Amino acid sequence: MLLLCIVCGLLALIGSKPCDSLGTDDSELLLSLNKQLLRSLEDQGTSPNPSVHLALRLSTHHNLEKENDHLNALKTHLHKDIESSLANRDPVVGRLALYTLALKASCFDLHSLTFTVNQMSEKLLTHLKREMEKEKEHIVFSDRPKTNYYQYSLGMLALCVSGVRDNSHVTNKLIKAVERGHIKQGDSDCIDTLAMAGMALQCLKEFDTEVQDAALDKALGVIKQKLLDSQRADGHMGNEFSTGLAVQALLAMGSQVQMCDTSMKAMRSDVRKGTYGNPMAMSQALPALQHKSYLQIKGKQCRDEDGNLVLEATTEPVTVLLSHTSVPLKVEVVKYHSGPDLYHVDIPKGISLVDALDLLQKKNVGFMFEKENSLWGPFLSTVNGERARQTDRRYWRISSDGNALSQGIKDFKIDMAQKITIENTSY
Ligand code: B12
Repeated sequence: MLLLCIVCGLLALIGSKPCDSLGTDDSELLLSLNKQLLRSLEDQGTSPNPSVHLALRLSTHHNLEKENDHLNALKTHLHKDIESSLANRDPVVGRLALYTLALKASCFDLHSLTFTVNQMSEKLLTHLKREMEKEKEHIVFSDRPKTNYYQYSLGMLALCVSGVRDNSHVTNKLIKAVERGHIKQGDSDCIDTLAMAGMALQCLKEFDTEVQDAALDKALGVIKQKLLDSQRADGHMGNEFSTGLAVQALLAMGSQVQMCDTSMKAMRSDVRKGTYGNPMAMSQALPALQHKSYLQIKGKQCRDEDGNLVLEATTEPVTVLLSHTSVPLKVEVVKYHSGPDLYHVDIPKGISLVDALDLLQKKNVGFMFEKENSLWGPFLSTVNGERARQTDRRYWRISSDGNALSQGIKDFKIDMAQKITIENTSY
């Protein structure tokens, strides 16, 4: 009997292919995703992106020249951008945190960087710490941060991997939010945010191993369970775009890679299908696919890096031919205090929602919209003259035939007749 058990055990071990033993095809696939991410730096239309930088720096393969150029672009453009947000008192903690993580991932001396606001020069980490204090005060008075718990967690993570200890009140606010189930998007748990909170809290746990903190351990346990429970039958945790962060968090919390095997498979299939076309999506998935997490930035040495990531010369730019097939599209706008307005427009099959909205606007039928740039691309901010303001906790929620979109207006392509609803919603 014992022998039988041992044989069965061995067979099971051989049979269950651990996901860190990537086959050649998988390695090629990840290399192609890595190259796509590197190529996204060449897109002249976009600003330097700290999340992309982070993923490139965490990767196993590098193009040190391009990464260095990108670091310099971040230090000029993003730096100025954050400086003016600080001067205008705009919410900035998420971008400040991502910038810190990107610099740290390049082993840049964080103490040498300052922001000058109202003629006062202060170190980057001093600003980040102060912004976190302000966020914490906002939680005290309004029960939520000025930005959101995703950015709050990013801020905690950035300070932690930079070796700065948070004020314990800042940490406790996140622990309490997890405990009370406040990490939500609408009525459901927000997996992206839980994952980011998990990485931030795990970093703190490893900061001082002498100190035992039962509340911290409990919060980590809750997060881990929620991430595991969020797994769908197809392997994704949450949706396609939160799975990368969820896997990163589970790995950071010490889960064996095998535990994430089905999620890894789902993500590899997404890479094959081209789901991660947006550089932000690639940047959150690639570290997970390479079995890494943002926590690894902490110990990053930047020595002996493999610089074999070479981009092949590009062929002629692909000219996208517009389809002759036309698709009827209905667009419904639901403003804050008024009933729905319905519009109709015929569009070429396969164009993006933003291009479709542009066509509708040009028909001069009363539909108008404005967008704002973000790291994920254009964010729909104003429709028919009404602005859904994040300061009022409102946004234009977009759905197709009643189902919330999982992509933004630039990435969502329209292949068939449908009704797009754009509704001013609170969150
Ligand atoms: C919080 C959040 C929101 C909040 C942001 C406001 C706030 N202050 O909290 C609200 C509720 C408004 C929101 C809305 C939407 N979101 Co959202 N959001 C997030 C989340 C959890 C964190 C974003 C963040 O703070 N990043 C950190 C800062 C530093 O980066 P940032 O770029 O400066 O952040 C701003 C933008 O990202 C913008 N934003 C937020 N969501 C989206 C989505 C898109 C497509 C764009 C272009 C911009 C954008 O708001 C952020 C705060 O100002 C991410 C999760 C993730 N994995 O990134 C999802 C995420 C980015 N959102 C997503 C989606 C799909 C949407 C919606 C399209 C949902 C819908 N059906 O309407 C809408 C956007 C519609 C529009 N008007 O254009 C997806 C995007 C996936 C993709 N492939 O494009 C993500 C990845 C979640 C997911 N796993 O599905 N979101």
